[in-house]
Amino acid sequence: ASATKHDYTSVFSKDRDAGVKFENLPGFTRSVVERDHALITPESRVWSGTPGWKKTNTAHLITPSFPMAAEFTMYLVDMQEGGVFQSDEKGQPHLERFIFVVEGSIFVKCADGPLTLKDDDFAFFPPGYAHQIENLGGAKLVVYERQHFYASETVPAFHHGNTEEKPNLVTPGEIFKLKKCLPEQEEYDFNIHIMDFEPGEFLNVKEVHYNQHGLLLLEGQGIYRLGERWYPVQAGDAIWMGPFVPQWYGALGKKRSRYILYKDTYRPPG
Ligand code: UGY
Ligand code: MN
Repeated sequence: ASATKHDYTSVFSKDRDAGVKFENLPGFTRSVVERDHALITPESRVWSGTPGWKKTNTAHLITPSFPMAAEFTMYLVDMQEGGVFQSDEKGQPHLERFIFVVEGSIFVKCADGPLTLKDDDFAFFPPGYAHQIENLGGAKLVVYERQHFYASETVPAFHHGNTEEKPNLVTPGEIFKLKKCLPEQEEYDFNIHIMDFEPGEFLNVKEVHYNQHGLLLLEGQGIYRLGERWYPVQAGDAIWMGPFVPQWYGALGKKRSRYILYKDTYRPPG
């Protein structure tokens, strides 16, 4: 079967017709913040600036200041004309960063570069690794950051790639398609999954696990179960899942569901 060309245009769309329009109701939002999970929907995004990002609007959707301290940060980046980012290895020597291009393109300067990244491309910058990102035009990104856990003596290496180039992995008992963006090696203390569900497909395991998740729905719609609550979700919605929150997804609608998902790995679960 040939791969379906991705369509991420709903994620940053300002077109209210792109999805269900309840967000036009005064005072209404589908966003919910609970002790062990959160749903952050596009109508409640608040854009501001972030140190290091020039001529760039950012919207932090998940941060360690969450009720049950998330161990990572997930934010959206909307680069303006002339937008540029400069990493700060001295100020944040243990910070590791993963970027995924949703729309537009960027120019990355680093020891393994330079590189041009466009929609569906991603890059991982290990702790202490200098990098600069320039907007080449309409760059819209999702960014994950965390303090590296140093589970092994080896420091993870710079890594980059494209979703379409990553193979679908075997997922025993499951129907969804799974790609992992980062190498499955001990020094990488988190991974970023790309998960695809055709309408009607769902998670078989009603998962409960210690790992945390930061999810951005890139395409499609469905029902996300988090704890005792069942949320209708659509492209552009973001979810934080804390440790041990029961989680389940059922894809509905007419189009494929695709989400990008942070998951911590290779660490003692205690
Ligand atoms: O790998 C995972 O934990 C993933 N299947 N979880 C999820 O999609 N909520
Ligand atoms: Mn999970």
